[in-house]
Amino acid sequence: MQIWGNINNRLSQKEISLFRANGVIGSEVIFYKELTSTFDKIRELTPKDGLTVVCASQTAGSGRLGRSWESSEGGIYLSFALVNIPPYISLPLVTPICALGVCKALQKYTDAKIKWPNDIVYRGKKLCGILTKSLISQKGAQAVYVGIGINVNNTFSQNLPYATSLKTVCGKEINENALLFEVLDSVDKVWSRGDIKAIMEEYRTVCVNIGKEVTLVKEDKEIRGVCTDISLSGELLFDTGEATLAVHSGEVSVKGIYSKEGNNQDEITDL
Ligand code: BT5
Repeated sequence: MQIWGNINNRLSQKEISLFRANGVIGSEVIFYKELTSTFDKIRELTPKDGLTVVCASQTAGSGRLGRSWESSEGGIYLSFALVNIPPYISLPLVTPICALGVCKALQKYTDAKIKWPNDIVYRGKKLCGILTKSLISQKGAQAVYVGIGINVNNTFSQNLPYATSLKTVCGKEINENALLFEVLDSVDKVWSRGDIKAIMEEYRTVCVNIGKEVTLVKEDKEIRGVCTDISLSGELLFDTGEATLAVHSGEVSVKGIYSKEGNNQDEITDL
């Protein structure tokens, strides 16, 4: 960590080559100045555990349900591959585990929290989005790819009412290389902890949904209620007043957390 104090702020090949992974995630890190999307690039490569593609900007960054992820220079955009997923990690847990890892890294800078299942937020604004895809690579191998977009020193060209950056919340420029290393280390630590109960207990302590009124949107139907908890398998537990429902993130959208209600298209989650 100490050597990272003197490195340049902007993502660069030279700085990134200093990174040494402690475990699986980031076992090999490949840097590009610009890509269409880190998902497009990583799919061209032979998948191996922890292989990570990072870039300084994306021209076609993707969010969920075909939405776009604004990816101008100053942010961190990465995807890593998971090939040998331990049997105790079911696929719906991959995103929450990674979200906890990213959240813990961002907490070194600010009071970051998780909006179930995949957003890292600061006071009702989105600092980071995570998207997990299960894909067959272009070389034919099956892998799970986790994509992480973090708003660091970047600004937004569109009107994104829920977006904020670390630079804005910290009031100063952030070293992108050091943050990248911290994120990879932190995700790896949570990933390799092996105790799902402990991981999900910690996830609950930073999850902003619990105890809040939320509206679930499934297809065209809206159901109002209170999020009572997040289950050990990563489902949102939801009390409608008549029943408690357990919902997977892929089934529903969640409204009621971001600070500017109304433009709720941006809150849909789909994994
Ligand atoms: C996500 O989607 O939050 C997942 C974003 C994942 C991005 C990473 S970057 C590296 C990797 N490569 C990729 O191509 N993607 C992944 P979703 O929950 O659907 O949120 C998307 C919505 O957030 C958009 O419809 C916008 O309204 C809003 N948005 C777009 N860019 C944003 C940004 N930079 N910061 C905050 N909000 C943004």
